[in-house]
Amino acid sequence: MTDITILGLGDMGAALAATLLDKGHSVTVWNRTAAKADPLRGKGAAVARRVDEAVRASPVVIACLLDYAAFTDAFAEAEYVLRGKTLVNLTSGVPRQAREFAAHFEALGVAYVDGGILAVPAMIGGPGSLVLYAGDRQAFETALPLLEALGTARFMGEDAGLAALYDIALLSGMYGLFGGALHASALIHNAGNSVVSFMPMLQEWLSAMGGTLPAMAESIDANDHDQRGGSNLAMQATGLDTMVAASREHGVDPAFLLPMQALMRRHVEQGHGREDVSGLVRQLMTI
Ligand code: FVH
Repeated sequence: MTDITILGLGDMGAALAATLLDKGHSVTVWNRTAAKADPLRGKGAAVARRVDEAVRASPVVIACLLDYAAFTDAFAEAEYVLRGKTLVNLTSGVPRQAREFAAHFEALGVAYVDGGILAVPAMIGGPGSLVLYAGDRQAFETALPLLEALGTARFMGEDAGLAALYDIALLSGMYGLFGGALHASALIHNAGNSVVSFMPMLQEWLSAMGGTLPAMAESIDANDHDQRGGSNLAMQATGLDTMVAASREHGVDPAFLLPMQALMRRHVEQGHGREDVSGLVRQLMTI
C-alpha cells in the first residue's frame, strides 16, 4: 500500500506526484499513456498498469485528468474499486458536474472531494500554490496532511460545486487581467515603445485600481450602484469609445475592449449613466 494514488500524469498530475514524492510520501501513479510514468518511477513512485490496480494501492486517490469526459473514460470499469476510499477530483469542470459526481460517488460509498487548482505545475508545493476543495469535509480533513504538500489547501464548503465555482470566478478575473495587459502591451509595442519599460507602470496602476474592488463588492452585494467615486458610467462609455478609436488608429484590434464598450453603451441607454461601474454587473446576470 502507498499513501496516495495519482491518476493522470499530464503536466499537472506529474507535478502533483513529483511534489508528494519529494515531500516524503509514498505514491502510486497511473496514466493512460504509460511512458509518462517513467520519470516518476525513477523518483520512487509505484507504477500501476491499470486504474483499478492504482486505486487499490492507496486510501486516497487524486484524479487529475483533462476533463470530466476523460475521468469517465478512465473509470469506465473501475469505479466499484473506489468504495471506502477518498476520491479527490482535481480535474477541471463546471460546478454542476462536481455536484453530480459527488452524488454519484456518495451512492457508491466513496468519500468525494472536488478541487480546483490555482497554480501552474511549476508552482505546486510552493508558497504561491492554492488548491480549493469542497464536498466531504471529514474526508478532506483526514487527507489534509497529504493535500497540504501540494500548497495551501482551502475548504470552501460541503456543496461539492463550490471549489469549481470559486476556481472559475478567480480564473475569470485572471483572464480579464491578462486580456487588459495584452491589449495595453499591443498598443505600446505597435507604437514602437518598450513593453518591458511599460509593465511596471501597468502593475502600479492595476494595484491602485485593485484597491477599489472591495467597494465594488459592497455595491454588488447591496445592489446599490449609486455613483460615489466621481466616475459616472456615461463618462466612462465615452472614454471607452475613445480607447477603441485609438486602438484602431494604432493597428490594435480592440477585440478585448468591445464587449465592455457594448455593455456600457447598453447600460447607459437603459438610463443608468449616472451609476458606478459596479452597475454593469446587472447586464451580466441573466438569471
Ligand atoms: N496545467 C495547468 O496549468 C492547469 C492549472 C489549473 C488546473 N488545470 C487542470 O488540471 C487538469 C489536468 O491538466 P494537465 O495540465 O495535466 O493537462 P495535460 O497535460 O493535457 O494532461 C491531460 C491528462 O489527461 C489524460 N487524459 C486525457 N484524456 C483521457 C482519456 N480519455 N482517458 C484517460 N486519460 C485521459 C492524459 O492522458 P495521456 O494523454 O497522457 O494518455 C493526461 O494524463 C485539467 O483538468 C486542467 O484544466 C491544469
